[in-house]
Amino acid sequence: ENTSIDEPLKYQQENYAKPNSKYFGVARKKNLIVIHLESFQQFLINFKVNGREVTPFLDSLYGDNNTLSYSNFFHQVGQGKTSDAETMLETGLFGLPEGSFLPQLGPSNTFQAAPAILNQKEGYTSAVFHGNVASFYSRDKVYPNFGYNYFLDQKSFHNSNDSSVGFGLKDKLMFAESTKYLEQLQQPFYVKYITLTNHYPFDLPAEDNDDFVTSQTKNNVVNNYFLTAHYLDSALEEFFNYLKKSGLYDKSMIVLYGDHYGISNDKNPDLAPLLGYSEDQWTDFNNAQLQRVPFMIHMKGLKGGVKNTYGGEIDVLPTILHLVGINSKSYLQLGEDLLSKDHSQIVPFRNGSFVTPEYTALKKGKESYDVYLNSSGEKIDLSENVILSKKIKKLGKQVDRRLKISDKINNQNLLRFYTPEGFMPIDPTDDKYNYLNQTD
Ligand code: GP9
Ligand code: MN
Repeated sequence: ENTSIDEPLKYQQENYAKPNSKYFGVARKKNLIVIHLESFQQFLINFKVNGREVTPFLDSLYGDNNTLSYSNFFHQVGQGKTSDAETMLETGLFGLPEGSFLPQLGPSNTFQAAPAILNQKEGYTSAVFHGNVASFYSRDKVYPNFGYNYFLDQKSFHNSNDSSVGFGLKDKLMFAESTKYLEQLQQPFYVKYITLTNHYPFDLPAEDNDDFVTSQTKNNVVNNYFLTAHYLDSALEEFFNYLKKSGLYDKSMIVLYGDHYGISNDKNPDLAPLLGYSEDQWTDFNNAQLQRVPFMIHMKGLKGGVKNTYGGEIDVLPTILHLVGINSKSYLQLGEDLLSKDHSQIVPFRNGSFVTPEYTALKKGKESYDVYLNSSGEKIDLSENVILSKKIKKLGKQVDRRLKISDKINNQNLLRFYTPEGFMPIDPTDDKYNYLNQTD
């Protein structure tokens, strides 16, 4: 036995956020449909360009009675982007400070990941749908370690001259053709759709635009972003219509999240005028606020509404597990159920910066931060505020510790020394994880 697992385990026990009894198990045995909204930022929600909503369908879900909608939910990825967003959702641990988790550590590490937990505790069958080739980010080697039963990648769909754009199959085609697989999956199922069309540089073929007239900023990446986001929104609406028509809607909980920004910080000044700022007013504080991404949980009968709780991608797995009635207590996950009364609202960014409901602290060096007041965006002179300065340092230490523990677990592959009670380690060499044979 390796004793270096002791500190992470102790940390997990100290920081465990117990389920909220109002929500625990409300989605028991429901199908779980997770939709990864590529490059989708929160500011798009209820946002109009030329008087027209960019994402009318998502806007209709946001704030709906059957949707838990989060207004202060942040992405927490570094360079790993999609890879590391997936890592947080599936494993409850952070991605890497540099590089991408999936291709670097995913093929070799041991996990107690979402598909395996859901399968072993509640009998879920699992599948991923994605329009890119299976080898990208080494997903074909990582998903067996996560315990995924099926991976429907680009070659699982019909491909023609005009069916792909950018990295792969257009979202509408992926959703539409996925249904022939979905209908065969044993229920309850846990499926993840990784969308793709709303990806940099946001090229949308003219035939896929429904007359949406986009912005005319001098930056075409910004202008194009609204077009592909609008397309993604319409793809989601079509998919929801299918779910309703097929009856799956009534038996499912649908989780939607944005994986990371689409517009990078260097382009934000070009976006600024559309958000009501002048280009030269734009600050690092504003950049940090734009790292909000959507997080919505939709289910018929769910007690929904807009939640202002601060949180991030690391919190998704324990939140979902508790909704389907699985206690996250015995798993080494570093997030905290967003619905729990114990949820801490300190949101670490992957680079050690952090946001709280009151402050935004941007890391400048070891124990050094630029601190802004969220309510005004004003930068605070810490040399004149000893109490706040101490408080920020203390929170910063907590954030650093959490990230460090995650890195330690991942870099030293520590989960191979810890098997939670009742969990059966995954054997990725088992024939059932041989996806290449399944889908040809
Ligand atoms: C690739 C897709 C994009 O398959 O998931 O990844 P990203 O570039 O956003 O990390
Ligand atoms: Mn991505």
